[in-house]
Amino acid sequence: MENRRHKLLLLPSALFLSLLSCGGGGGDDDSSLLFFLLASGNGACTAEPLFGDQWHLLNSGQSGGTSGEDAGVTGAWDAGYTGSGVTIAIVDDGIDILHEDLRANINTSRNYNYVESSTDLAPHFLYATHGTSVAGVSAADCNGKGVSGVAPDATMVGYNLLLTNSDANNADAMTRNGDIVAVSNNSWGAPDLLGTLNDSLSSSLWRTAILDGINNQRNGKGIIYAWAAGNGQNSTTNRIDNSNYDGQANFRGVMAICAVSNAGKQSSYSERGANLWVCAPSNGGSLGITTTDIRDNYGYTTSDYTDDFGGTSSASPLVAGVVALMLQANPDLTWRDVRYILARTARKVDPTDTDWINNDAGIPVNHKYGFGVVDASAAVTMARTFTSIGGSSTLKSKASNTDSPAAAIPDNDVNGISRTVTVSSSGITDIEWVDIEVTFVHTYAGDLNFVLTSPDGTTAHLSEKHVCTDGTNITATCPFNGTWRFGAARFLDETADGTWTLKVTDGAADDTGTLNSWSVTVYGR
Ligand SMILES: [Ca+2]
Ligand SMILES: [Ca+2]
Ligand SMILES: [Ca+2]
Repeated sequence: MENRRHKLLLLPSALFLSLLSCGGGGGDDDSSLLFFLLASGNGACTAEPLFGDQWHLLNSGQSGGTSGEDAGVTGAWDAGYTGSGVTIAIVDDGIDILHEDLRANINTSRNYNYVESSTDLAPHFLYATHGTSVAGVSAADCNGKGVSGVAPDATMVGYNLLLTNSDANNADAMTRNGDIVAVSNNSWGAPDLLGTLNDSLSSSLWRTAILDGINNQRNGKGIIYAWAAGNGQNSTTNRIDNSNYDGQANFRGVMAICAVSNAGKQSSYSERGANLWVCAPSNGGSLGITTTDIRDNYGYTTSDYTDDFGGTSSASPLVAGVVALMLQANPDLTWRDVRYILARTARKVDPTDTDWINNDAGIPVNHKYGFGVVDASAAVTMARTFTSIGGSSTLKSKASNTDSPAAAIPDNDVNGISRTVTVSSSGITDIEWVDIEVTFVHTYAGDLNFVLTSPDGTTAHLSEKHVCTDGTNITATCPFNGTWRFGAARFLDETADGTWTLKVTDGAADDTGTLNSWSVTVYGR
């Protein structure tokens, strides 16, 4: 799954989410001048020269796609929302800040170059292959040239964090410019396609920074973090990764963003997960994503645009752009408000898929799609008149008792073991998130299925039997010995108090293990 991007950048590939494809040419010719429009926003952006290729913004069935399988962006533009006044941090490998379709939207005094400890990203533009395409999805300019971003009047700041990851830098990038940054896009994470529970990047420093971001930044209303869910599912039938095996994508302060194709189906690489929030259109069908590329011969193409960007790396900045539209519509929204609105306005994609359920609060949810595909038009409509559910200061949380069975998990046995814990006197009638901490030992953790059932009877598949790999081949061992925190979004608006049940089964012979202890912590109002 590795591609040439990694070699070009001379980076540890482990720090990147793989894109399933890149390259391909976009149009960038002088004819774009004919379309130059002074107007910004509203319907004018549909006149951008390459808009017709941007099916993720408006899918009319281009190249065999399914009409309507888009993010509902033009409806939000028509209502007057283009991201004006909202700043998005593009936490990536940098941005080509002189690109014709990006430069007007970049606050150059607030960029950050982690290699040189400066605000100057320009000398490193040729390394910004990935970030330049990500930035264009969120907020390419509506200027009569090239493409449009979801939020063409938003402001961006770029950080080249991925050129020099460290725990300290990873944490710093989460709250940098916290006085102006409203939305933080993160199309990166732990390595894909290994099948292991991986918290190599979700250090306590990073988690503390995310909590600072939601609790204190943006004048206390909280930064909204969009996070790529991961590209490591492998295929819809032979799974490897699940988004819940990544300690960043499953953290309660971020929204894990999955990907759907232009046919309105799960992109085969897009990881499942009980932690998924919403999906957004990306590649995986008959078309990739058309966005900005580093100028000239640098980047994925020899032009200034690409028509073949993708992965959850592209889905996440699409949602970040939608959040910018929402915050223009209602700047008072807290981070909790934004998440809630996105969940409640998401579109039920692939509606005949058998994984869809209505949870006990009547909210549709799916392990492939979270709450569905982001719908910008519906989101800004709800945002405009939304009564806040509160920020961090009013978020309640309550932990269950800890159950410590120290019990062997029956090998290759569908019955496994079922255990319960109790949450009581939480005062939480509307769940917003659930953490599940499980302490266990196993010689091949890929054998295990963990299924959590809420007091209201909704199930969440936290871990699913799968193989582990060394990046190429299936490995003989896949040990785990410690505590893993899973996250679950699926219980949104259900009641916290009552009995929570964890069923643990081992689905393959020989390797064995022990469930030592577990508990849940519920967050909500
Ligand atoms: Ca443009
Ligand atoms: Ca190029
Ligand atoms: Ca086994």
